[in-house]
Amino acid sequence: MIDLYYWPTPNGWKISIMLEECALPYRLVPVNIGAGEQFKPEFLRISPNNRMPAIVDHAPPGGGDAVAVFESGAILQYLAEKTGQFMPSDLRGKYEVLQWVNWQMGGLGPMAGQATHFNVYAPQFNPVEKLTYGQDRYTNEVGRLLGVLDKRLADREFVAGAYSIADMAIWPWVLPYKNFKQNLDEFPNLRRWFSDTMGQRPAVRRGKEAGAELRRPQTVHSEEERRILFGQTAATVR
Ligand SMILES: N[C@@H](CCC(=O)N[C@@H](CS)C(=O)NCC(=O)O)C(=O)O
Repeated sequence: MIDLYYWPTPNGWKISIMLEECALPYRLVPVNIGAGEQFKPEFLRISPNNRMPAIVDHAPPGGGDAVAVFESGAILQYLAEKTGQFMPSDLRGKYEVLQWVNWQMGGLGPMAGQATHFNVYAPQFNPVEKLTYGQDRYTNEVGRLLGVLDKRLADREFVAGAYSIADMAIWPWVLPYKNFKQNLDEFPNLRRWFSDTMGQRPAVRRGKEAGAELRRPQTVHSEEERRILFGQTAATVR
């Protein structure tokens, strides 16, 4: 059994989708990030960066003690290696997949996260003139990244060879495209992959629905949630 420490957000969906695709039994352990549950000592022992998702695999390959993994890219790779699915084992195929997983982890995810912050959350508590540089900077960068993806998908069905953890890492971060002010009609190859190739997969749909009941549809945070999510400094983690 795998415990998935989880909240229904793009980084969480990557893992629920992978677990659904692999048909691995898992138990959702909610980590309500708006309520500060990511700072509970028992969670920090598994995920010292106070971020979800994280997993604990109670039946790791080769046996022995349970294995805990944080960072969604590392979790996807762990599950791919555990199951022998969705990542080739040959050198070239494996690194074709891993470079796109890392493209998502270091590029699309952080940039889309900041674009969402500046376009959706920050305007609720900052004067608009303080925001335009950040809005333009991150919105343009997400646009550039989606352009790269669109070009990549011009002559292939999936991002890296066969269906893989690269597709599962990227799809949840295209899903909130309206938050980062993008129009998918400008990216026809990406739209095809997003809506048809990926969007119609039953396991992708199930993964996206995992724990949906935990979270109210929300773009406005309370003052307390804002303090917890947007007020973190070095002092928070000392
Ligand atoms: N690079 C991390 C990012 C994870 C992340 O940012 N998770 C957010 C939710 S999507 C979180 O746990 N936020 C809690 C917080 O900001 O304290 C990963 O891919 O796992």
